[in-house]
Amino acid sequence: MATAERHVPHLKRDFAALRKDFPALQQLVHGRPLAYLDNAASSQTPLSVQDAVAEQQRLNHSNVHRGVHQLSERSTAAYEGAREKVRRFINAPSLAEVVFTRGTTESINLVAASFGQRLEAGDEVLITGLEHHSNIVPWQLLCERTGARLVVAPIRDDGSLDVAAFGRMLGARTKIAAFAHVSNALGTVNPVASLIAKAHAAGAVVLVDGAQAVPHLRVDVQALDCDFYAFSGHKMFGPTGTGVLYGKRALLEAMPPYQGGGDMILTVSFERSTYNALPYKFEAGTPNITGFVGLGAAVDYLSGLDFSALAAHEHSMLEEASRRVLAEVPGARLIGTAPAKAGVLSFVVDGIHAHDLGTIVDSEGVAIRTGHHCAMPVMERFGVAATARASFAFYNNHEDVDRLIAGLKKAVEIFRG
Ligand code: 7TS
Repeated sequence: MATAERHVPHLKRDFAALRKDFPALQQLVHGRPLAYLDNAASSQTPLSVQDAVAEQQRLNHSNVHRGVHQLSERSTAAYEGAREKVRRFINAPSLAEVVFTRGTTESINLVAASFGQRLEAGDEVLITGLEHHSNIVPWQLLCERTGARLVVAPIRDDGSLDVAAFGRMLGARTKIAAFAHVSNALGTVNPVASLIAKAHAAGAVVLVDGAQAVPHLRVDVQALDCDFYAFSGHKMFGPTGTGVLYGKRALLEAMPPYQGGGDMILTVSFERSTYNALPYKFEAGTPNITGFVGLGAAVDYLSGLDFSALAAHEHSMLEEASRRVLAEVPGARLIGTAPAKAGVLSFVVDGIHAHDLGTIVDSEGVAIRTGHHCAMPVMERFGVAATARASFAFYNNHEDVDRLIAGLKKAVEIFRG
């Protein structure tokens, strides 16, 4: 569960000072200081992550779980050390329940491909109208394979989930309920604890897509009681190509392997193979060792932050940006105004394509994302082809908001004269 923490003195809350830890934020882009507001797509990495990655490459590189030699032992210790850091970060009960993947996308595909094998024609997978494509398409593929049916709980005009409809759509046929903790296209924070409880009451297994939650909220998988929780390293200040699937041990134990290959086996003969213990059963082949060493450093960094201060800081930027886009940018309309939001401001401006807005603010050194944000059904729900999206991290500041607003005003001037 995302918990509001009390102020703990040793946790860092001076976000202006922390900005200096991020080399990418110190540069000029098109001759202007960079205002990086595309954190929902991918966040920047602090120097400590870059150093951990460099040191692993420079001195320690070797394969894991294999050699008895020094470098392999060092790599294994760093890789498995990262797993323990992640376990603590999400409060998973055991290391066996922390599977390393390529990212949220692979984590969800793993569950759909492996757990999904127990689905049959007539079963249902319940998702919501605010999902990223990676929490839609793997379930569609599963439904095509099995004859199960994909059921979609609708969202309201403000971009919040229709929780009552979600409840009504759960039933004896629902085998899996899968939904985002935080929407990437709208910023909506779902009431995940209550959705999980409802889905469990109906007998469904629950996967939470936490890709957009972990950089903003403290996540405790035991308090949430989710069955699976998926997230990506590169959205939480770590390297690309790293991701996590938390799964409850009993479920993971009962699931068949996802991919076959080295490291995931105990014994192999041409007649049959037996599989390794958790979590290795789901980690076939040489993993992204360097990436996970970096992810461990990212978790160290995040674990040192005061998340209640972080949430307040991000909320104040989001609130200011939302208010000023409406007040100062003629023809602007917000897409996604749910009461509970984290990190994301999506909007359209009458008569100006989102891509043009993105290009003009980029020329001012302001990085935002434009397009459908891999959430085409969300765009369809709101009757737009694309939105412009500014997404915040703790290292952003109110000057970034000023720069965004100034860039948008310039775009309006250019287009409207
Ligand atoms: N789920 C959510 C909620 C996401 O926001 C994303 C990526 C994914 C899953 C997939 O994560 P991946 O790391 O496996 O690619 N979202 C975005 C975005 O909003 N802009 O670029 C990527």
